[in-house]
Amino acid sequence: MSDYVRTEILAPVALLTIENPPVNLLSDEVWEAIDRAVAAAAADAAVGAIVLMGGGTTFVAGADIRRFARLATIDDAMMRTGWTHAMLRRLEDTPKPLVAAIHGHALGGGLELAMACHFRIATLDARLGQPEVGLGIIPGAGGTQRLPRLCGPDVALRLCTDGTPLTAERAAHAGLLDHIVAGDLRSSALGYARAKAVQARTRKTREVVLPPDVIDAGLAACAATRAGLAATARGRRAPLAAVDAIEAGLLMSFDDGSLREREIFAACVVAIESRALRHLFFAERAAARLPADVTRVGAATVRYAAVVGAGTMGSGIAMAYANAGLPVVLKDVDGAALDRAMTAIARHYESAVAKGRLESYRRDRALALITPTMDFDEFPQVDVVVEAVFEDQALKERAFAEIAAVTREDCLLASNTSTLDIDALAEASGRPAQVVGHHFFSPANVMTLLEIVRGRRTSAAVLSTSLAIARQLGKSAVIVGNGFGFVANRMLAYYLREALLLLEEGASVGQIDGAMTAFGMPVGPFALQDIAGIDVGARIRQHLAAGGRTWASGPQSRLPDQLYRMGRYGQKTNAGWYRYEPGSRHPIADPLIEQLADDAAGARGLTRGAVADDDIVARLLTALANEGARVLEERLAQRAADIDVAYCHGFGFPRARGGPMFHAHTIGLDTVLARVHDYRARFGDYWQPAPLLEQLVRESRSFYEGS
Ligand code: 3H9
Repeated sequence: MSDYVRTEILAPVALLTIENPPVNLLSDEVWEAIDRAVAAAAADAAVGAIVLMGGGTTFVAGADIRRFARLATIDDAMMRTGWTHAMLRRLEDTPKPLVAAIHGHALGGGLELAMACHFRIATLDARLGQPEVGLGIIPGAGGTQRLPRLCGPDVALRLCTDGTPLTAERAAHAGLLDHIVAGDLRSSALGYARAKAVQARTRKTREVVLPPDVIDAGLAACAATRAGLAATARGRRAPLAAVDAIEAGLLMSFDDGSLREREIFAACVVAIESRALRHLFFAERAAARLPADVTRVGAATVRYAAVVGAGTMGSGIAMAYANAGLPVVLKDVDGAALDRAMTAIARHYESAVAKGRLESYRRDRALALITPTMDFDEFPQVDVVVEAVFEDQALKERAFAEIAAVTREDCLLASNTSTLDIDALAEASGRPAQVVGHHFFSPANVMTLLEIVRGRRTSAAVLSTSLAIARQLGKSAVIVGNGFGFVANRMLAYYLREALLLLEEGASVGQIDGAMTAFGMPVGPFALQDIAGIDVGARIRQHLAAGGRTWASGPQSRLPDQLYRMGRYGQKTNAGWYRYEPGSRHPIADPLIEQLADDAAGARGLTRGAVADDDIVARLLTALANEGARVLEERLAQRAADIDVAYCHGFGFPRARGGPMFHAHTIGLDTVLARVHDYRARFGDYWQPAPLLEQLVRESRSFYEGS
């Protein structure tokens, strides 16, 4: 008996239960406890077989990645994995049959532990996988060596490079499981182990010898996977590292392959990619919790939703609800707009089915869940309303008053506004405690960020329910303050300002976009505007100008408004910063833009010249980090990590770089500050260091202390 493993002798079976709630992570202490408990059971004359299972809701979710912060050097990581490999070898050498009985999850080190056991059984709802790639590492406890031996190189490659776990059925089919349990796992495992005790036969995965033809096919699969990843990895190293380790296992003995796995794991775990992805793992979970100053209160159950406004955003939000299996009414005053929305929604699902991304039954189910309507008849029944009408304060205030009049007192009233004042909408509803911002990102059914805008009077229950809705919809939630542009768009404005100024200084639209996609962004700043709509930005600027304000401080390029006046709205008009052939989204460089940029530069007294790609990336990222620091000062974001989550999920900032604030942290805040000073000297006083950035550098502190 130890703190982490509970032993029950139910002769002839020893039942060992791992107890490290909530997900039975493998810290050093837990590995050691398993090692000791198995050895003790093996030495017990009354025991003929041993069962290893997880206590609570899961088998083992993997290594405790908090501990990876201690692996500062490659040597540390080599030592650590050497210890784990030796321990798993000891388990595998146990002279009595050792059965892993799996329910919930067997992930990462959890699956590696199970593969070192002699037999594996699982409940039907169990999930088995090697998700390490999502943390920037490869399996480091023999996974890349034992998996191919158990289920062949193809499945091993898929599990280790993609990270998505297998269902129990698929795992059994792949050879990873020996048996699927229909009823109670504990009693089934005891029965299974009793039979194994009678047979007294063990089986070591590491001794499986793959036939030469399987090895040859495996090597070809490694090459093919590598080629495929070249197009999709977006600069991430871990998926390719996993291929290297599996390939080594096919070419070498188990021991040599294992050593290679450890070397590759060690190189990955100390690299920025893994630090960044581990940072996001915890950042996403922290962002999804209620703020410290909010009373803990349970979330209301949301079963039925309504969306008001059937434009692009409204339709996308309705799809997000339907995709999560929730019925939703889509309301608009304009019947033709509703028809157009439903046609576009149907076309979207149709194309997903045609591309093999969606099963047709899911399309049918989603479509059946969206009900178009021009009246409020269903509104007394709904639990949440998301208002997505045209971005106009007076119109939205009227909508809120109307919605409040036809919904239940406890109905959550959300606005999808991206720029307007949530508090004003809250007052207009007459039920301010029920009002909150649910700022989706376009396309709302695809982008995984939900900014939850906390108004002055938003209740704790509404925030709690909003977080639950985000979970239901599969979105990453970030609670933000009610300031113009909230967090993600506020920072985007500064990023776009610099992109426009770089264009006027001499970089081309294609060069700027290319530099940012090479950095890892899914699209560059100009392609992004063409997708979002140049008209959208122009209308926001008009609205701000009416109040004597600008979106981002500093020089304002005249170019976007010029394009707007020319009717070049982006992809929707086949022309924006790029040209598009009708029906195509492929951007084509347009010489007209260069001409306009020359004229704009001339008007500002600039001569356009060459700009280096590195300077483009540094300028745009410095703008983001500096503005991010202001967002923190103004408490629009609670933590720097929330900004990282918002940017990765809202604009596809490369996860392997951890988000704009984490990136600034990794290159050094002193470097970022020095850049701001340099830009100020070169480009003008509009470059002002955020006071928080100056303070942190002065005090040698980081964005992440105390978060
Ligand atoms: C690995 O195994 C490497 C090996 O090859 C060995 C090399 C030597 N570490 O997600 P939840 C925390 S790498 C640290 O909310 P759910 C989590 O932060 C690992 N902490 O629950 C949360 O804490 P808090 C490979 C972890 O039910 C609490 O546990 N494994 C870890 O929604 C509950 O988690 C993975 O990548 C961790 N590994 O989902 C699996 N995992 O309450 C990662 C969880 O303070 N984990 N925590 O916020 C998961 O995917 C989900 O946690 C799981 C449960 C699906 C299991």
